[in-house]
Order: sequence, then structure tokens, then C-alpha cells
Amino acid sequence: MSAPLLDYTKAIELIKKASSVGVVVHVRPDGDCFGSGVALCAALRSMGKKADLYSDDPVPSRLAFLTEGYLTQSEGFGSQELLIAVDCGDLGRVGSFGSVFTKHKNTLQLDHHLTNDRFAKVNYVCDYASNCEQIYELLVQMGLPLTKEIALPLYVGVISDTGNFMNGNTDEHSFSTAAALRAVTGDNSEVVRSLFRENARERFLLLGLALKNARFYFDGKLCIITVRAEDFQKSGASTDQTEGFVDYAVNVTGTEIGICMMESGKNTFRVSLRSRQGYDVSEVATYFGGGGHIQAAGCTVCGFYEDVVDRVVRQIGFLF
Ligand SMILES: [Mn+2]
Repeated sequence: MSAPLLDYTKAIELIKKASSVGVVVHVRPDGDCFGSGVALCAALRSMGKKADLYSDDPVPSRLAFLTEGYLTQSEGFGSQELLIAVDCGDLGRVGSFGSVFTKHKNTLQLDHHLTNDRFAKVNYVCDYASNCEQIYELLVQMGLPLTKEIALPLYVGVISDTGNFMNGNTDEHSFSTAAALRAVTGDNSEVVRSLFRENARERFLLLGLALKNARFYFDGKLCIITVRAEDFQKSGASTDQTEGFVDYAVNVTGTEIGICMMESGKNTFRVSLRSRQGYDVSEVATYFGGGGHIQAAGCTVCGFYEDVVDRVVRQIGFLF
């Protein structure tokens, strides 16, 4: 079960007092931080406040439809009466805005990472699957009318962090929030499709090359796919377009562990590992100097391709 409803009195007080607010998302931004930030800005603007969104990293193109009209250039951050960080588990996640954030006298953060180090003056940390579930609760407690401009970004946040309700963190709270949001957005299946099904052509072609190189070990319990340097040239894709490839490897029938190896430089391979329940791939990532979670981890291994494969396969073998 989810945590009980938080009491947002302190946050609401801060927000009501401020006539201008700067909202900052985390580095390598995703649908949940942008959903949180955009919904918050839209809500604040509906209250007649000046609200702007800040991101240290560029917006991934598939999320640009959300941030349009909200995202500002980095200048001006800190000039507002209140700063809010959303979906940032620690100060480092705020990126280059961190030093301005810590120096400001009115700071609030709304986050859902239990490891949060409470770097703001007022901190709200919940354990919901997505941060947007908490933003939704805050806005409901503020008594704000839920418009489409607010509900759609929040919905995007819920589906981003729950993997469209497929990740293990999905719970009743995610569904009940999504249901309330869906009642406002109406049919949003096109947004869901574009986020979870659509591929840029270059990425689509790159995936084909990666899958063609699939190898199986240990009676098919391990599947390794590889993206070689020349594959980027052949497909026209960039190195940041391999996100999610490893999921194809771990989801082959009979596979317990999936690996995607990406040649990120000369004799250098970025290794992403995923496992099904019961297999701890973070052990293997840690062995090679990387880290991560039990079922999702990563590391960088240097060497000739076949040697790197041999070494990784040998370490995985200890898990079976
Ligand atoms: Mn999040």
C-alpha cells in the first residue's frame, strides 16, 4: 500500500505567498520530472503567478510537446520569490542550478525518492511510483480546478515512471491517480503511443542491427545484443538512442538476463544489464566498476569485443 496522504500545508503556504516561482527538474530529464514541473507551472500560472521551468539538460525531442511555453533559458533562475525542485533525489540532480538553489531563502522540493537528502528548506518526499502522483495530491489539496493543461503532463509522469503501468512499482495509487487524470484529459492514447511505441527512423534501423547480432548463452538464459560503432554510421542514429534496447534482450522467452553492449569508444563498451526476478545483475556491474539496482544495472568494460563478451559471460555464469 502507498503512504497516507501527505499534509501539504507548509508547501501551500509557501506557494500562496510567492508571486513568482522558478521550478527546476533533474539532469537527464524524463517524463516524470517534466510532467511534475509543467503541471506545477500551469497550476501556478492559473493562480495568476509568474512561473517558469528550468532544465540543465536539453529536452528529449519526444517530450518537447510538454515543455513548450514553460521552459525558459537558464538566465534568471533564482530571481523568483520561491524555488521548487521536482523529482530530484539529491542536490546533484538539480545540476548547475544547485548552488543558486541552496543560497535562496525560500526553497521547496517535491520528490519521490526515499533516499532523498532533503536539500531544500521545506521537503516533501513520498514513496509513490511517480512524482506526478504527489503533485496531483498537492494540487487537489490546494483546491485548484484540474484542467487539461495540468492533467496531461501529470498523466505523462505517471506512465513514464511506471513504464505505462508495467513496472513493479505500479500500485493502486498509480492507477487511481491515472483514472482521475484520464477523466480530465479524455482520450490520450495518441500521446501514450508516441511515448511507448514510436521510434525515430534512425533508432528503428539501429535496433534492427542490434537484434541481428543477438547471441544466446546458458541454454538461452542469457541474451546479449550489441551495438557496434559502425552501426551508428549505418543507421544514422546517435548514442543516446539505444535507451530501452536491453529490454528486448531480457524479454526473450526463456531469458533470465539481458545485456545490451554499446561500443562507446575504441575498445570501450557500455554494458547495460537487466534481469528478471531472482537474479542480481548489480553484482556483475559492481564487479566491473559500475553499479545500479538488482534488476537494472550498468558498467563500462574496456577491451577487444570478443574478450569483453567472454569476461561478461563468465561473470554472469556465476549467477546461474
Ligand atoms: Mn520520477
